[in-house]
Amino acid sequence: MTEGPFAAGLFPAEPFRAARSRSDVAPGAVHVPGWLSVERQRALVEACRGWARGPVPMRRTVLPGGGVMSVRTVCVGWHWQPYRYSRTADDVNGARVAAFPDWLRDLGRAALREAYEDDGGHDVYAPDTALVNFYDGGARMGMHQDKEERSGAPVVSLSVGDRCVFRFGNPRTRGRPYTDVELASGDLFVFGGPSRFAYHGVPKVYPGTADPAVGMVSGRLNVTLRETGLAPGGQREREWPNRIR
Ligand code: MD3
Ligand code: FE
Repeated sequence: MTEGPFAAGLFPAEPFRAARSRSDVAPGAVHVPGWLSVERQRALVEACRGWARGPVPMRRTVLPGGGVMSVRTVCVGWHWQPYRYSRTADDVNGARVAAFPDWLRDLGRAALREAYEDDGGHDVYAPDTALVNFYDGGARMGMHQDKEERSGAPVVSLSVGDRCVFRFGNPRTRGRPYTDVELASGDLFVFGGPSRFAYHGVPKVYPGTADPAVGMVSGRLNVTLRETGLAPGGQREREWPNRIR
């Protein structure tokens, strides 16, 4: 029988982890822990499994210098390769990438409403590409900026599976100052306004920390939604309205 100060409910199961609540990490950068329900996480994992099979299989991106990323990636809507977007995956198998589904755009709009506590004005958000990254226990992502998009619209990031350390830096240099944030399964992170072009990376993943209920055997999935700013034919499409972050 558990009694005294250790009675069930008086203390969280992991007493040394600070309570995870919504935080503004920097102007325009909002972390919303546990935003996705377990059911939605499972559905996202299933969708990612489908995209990972094809038409363009999930693979490790090869960098121009010959290096290979440790993260495995598959793209939806537009294909990203260093350092441009195209409709076909010319560095993989030449196939056209999977279409960007309406439900994913709606999820991105709901994410902006949540993060920016908005009344619906963010329904102009029109993400047209998703990058799906899979991290096994040894995968990392070095500090980088995402600059291929010709739109200042926010990036929406959804995490499922193992926890990780996400390093959020500044728009000027790869190094300090930066803030380390733990991202866990179901977390939402939105990067808009002055945070959109900040350096960021994933220096560590903690293997075996996922809730088995989300349907992943191991590892971490991250899905980012973006506006490329490219029209269907590849021309610049439109500016992100300045009134919105
Ligand atoms: C801040 N992915 O795909 S998500 C990436 O966890 C990428 O897989 C990481 O960096 C991951 O490019 C980090 C958070 C994230 C994604 C895109 C951003 C933060 C961002 C773009 C601009 C600013
Ligand atoms: Fe990035």
